[in-house]
Amino acid sequence: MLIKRRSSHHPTEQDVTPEAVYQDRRLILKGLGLGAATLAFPTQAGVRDLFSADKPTLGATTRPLNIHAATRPEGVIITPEEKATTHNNFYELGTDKGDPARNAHYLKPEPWQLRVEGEVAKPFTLDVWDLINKSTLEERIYRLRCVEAWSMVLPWSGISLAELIRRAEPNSRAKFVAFETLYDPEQLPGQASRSLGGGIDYPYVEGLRIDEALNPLSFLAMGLYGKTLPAQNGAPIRLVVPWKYGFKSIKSIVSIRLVEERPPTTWNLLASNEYGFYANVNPQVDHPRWSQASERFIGEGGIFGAKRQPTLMFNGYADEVASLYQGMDLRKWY
Ligand SMILES: Nc1nc2c(c(=O)[nH]1)N[C@H]1C(S)=C(S)[C@@H](COP(=O)(O)O)O[C@H]1N2
Ligand SMILES: [Mo]
Repeated sequence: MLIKRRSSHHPTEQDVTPEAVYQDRRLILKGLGLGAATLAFPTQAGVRDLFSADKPTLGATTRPLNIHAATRPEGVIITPEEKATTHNNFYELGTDKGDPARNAHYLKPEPWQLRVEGEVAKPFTLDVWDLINKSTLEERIYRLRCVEAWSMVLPWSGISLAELIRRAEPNSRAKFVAFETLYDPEQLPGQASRSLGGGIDYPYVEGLRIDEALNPLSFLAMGLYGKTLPAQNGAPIRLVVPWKYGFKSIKSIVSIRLVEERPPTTWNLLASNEYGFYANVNPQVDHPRWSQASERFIGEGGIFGAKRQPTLMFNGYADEVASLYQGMDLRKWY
């Protein structure tokens, strides 16, 4: 099996997460009638061609950005770049942690247009590279907490989501924001079939309440480690919502739509009892099949030695965002 190849450079979920946890998201797929053989990926000839065992293209397509660098916070370990770019969840490029880096070359992020539309006075189409080339992007160092109970600390560069939304002048019916990833099975081969892409109906979609989207922490990243985004991290533009589980931070976005009703979201569609719309990081509300009280931090120490640390309420951003959820039962609205 070509794409199941493993090496120390391509840590897999087993390396950072207890077996019970990494198996979990895949178990959902079994519930959908996708058997283990299908999950193992390349069983059909055509499929094997799509995800051939090409070499990783790490760094090959990234270039330095103009940024206002963030001050490195004292005592905080930033996840090494090599780990952040080889341990990824981007099911459109394969469901193993090392697949997105290996398959990164399929995605052609340049040129790229992003629409901002829906319940707005001034819809527009953004030429993402024009923005990247003409701006000095802001750098922010954020924690990332995956629902699978591993975490990283990453230096993103980009702009606040609110800045882009406000430019479109949302009207009074704009209550939610819906995001969509590119749909193009040639560039994102996991979209070519349900089994190849982990049982997800593509395009990948996400959403936020308008007040969440306008919170100053909500960020549109166009860079990582001071360079343009590698494909595996969601080139050329992706959402970063640091107080929510990683799956809310949708990659390679082509549309941001202001809408009146709560939009459907990918993991919630797949298993609504396990993945809610809100998906706020909460150590007190466990996933039905594993604890969310702690996480393995992927830092300098090597994936195998990843250190377990307590998970913080709202991933440590409670001061900034707890007020958004005042009066809400966070067990119900998980
Ligand atoms: N389109 C798309 N966006 C996605 C995903 C995905 O599979 N497809 N995975 C999500 C999950 S589960 C996580 S944890 C983060 C991982 O981001 P990173 O690989 O840059 O660390 O991306 C999120 N965004
Ligand atoms: Mo995740």
